[in-house]
Amino acid sequence: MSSKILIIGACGQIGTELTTKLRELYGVDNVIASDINTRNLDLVNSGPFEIIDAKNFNAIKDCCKNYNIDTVYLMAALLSATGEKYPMEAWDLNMNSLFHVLNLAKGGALKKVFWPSSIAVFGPTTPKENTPQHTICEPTTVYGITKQVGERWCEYYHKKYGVDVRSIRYPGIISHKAMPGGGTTDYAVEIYHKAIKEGTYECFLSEDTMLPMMFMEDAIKATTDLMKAPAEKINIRSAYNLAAISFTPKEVFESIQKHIPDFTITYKPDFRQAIADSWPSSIDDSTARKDWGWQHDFDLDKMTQEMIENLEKQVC
Ligand code: AKB
Repeated sequence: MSSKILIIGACGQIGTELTTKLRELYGVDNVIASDINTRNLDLVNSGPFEIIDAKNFNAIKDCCKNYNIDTVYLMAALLSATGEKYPMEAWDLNMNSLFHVLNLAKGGALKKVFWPSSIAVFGPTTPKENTPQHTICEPTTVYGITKQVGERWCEYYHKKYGVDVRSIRYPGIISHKAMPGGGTTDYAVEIYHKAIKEGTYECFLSEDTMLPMMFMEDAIKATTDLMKAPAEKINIRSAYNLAAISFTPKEVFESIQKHIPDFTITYKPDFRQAIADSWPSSIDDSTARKDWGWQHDFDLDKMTQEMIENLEKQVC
């Protein structure tokens, strides 16, 4: 019998493309998309869709029961920049949604759970370069705290109750479909949109801020590969380090300039600079590569080519 999947937070940046990929892999009717509202009409109209507030345990439970769901991808979250503005809301959403899903799985209602962690679990005391899988994690953002605590709970539910929960520490994700919202790495998406539409961009991080990043296609491949991997290959039940490329605003600007020579940039760091400065500049993901064969396909210039080609089509 094929798996029945629920995606919570399906209209977000990653959720949108994850839904499309999972529907390709498992069939449209086997993948139920849900979000708190219908902000992404293409997604809402492309297959089964339910309105679900991720903070509402009964709404998740009823949906799982009605559709015979066995696998949940919990993508709803408040990200780093928004989390600093609304700390209690970030704690409430990021933690309670996770408990709802873990508790459903603990009770036997679900076979498998995916929950995204982030490079935000790291902090200023973490080794900045080639950050190891197991290292000091003293996050200084609310978002980072929720992800770090969430990781501990995932491992706890796995060890104590046998819940098959899997997770990745996503870096900044760059994509041309749904926009990201409320993150510190969002500049790396905005810069492409502004380059195409306005020919100029004011960056909220300084030119030499190096952060770990990844093209969406790689992020989706990592997510589906991790979920497909046999359980005995998954040795990390907190969250896997995952890496692809690291670059600075200046480097992505220069990569775009190869296609749009007149493109200009200015730098005006705001409160997000302090968040970025607390995060690693590169990640050691050798454990993910060894355990379940992770490898990335996109480097900076290949990603820039894809971004520009696709965004130009959207503008025409
Ligand atoms: C953010 O910038 O908050 C996110 C993340 C790195 O988890 N993109």
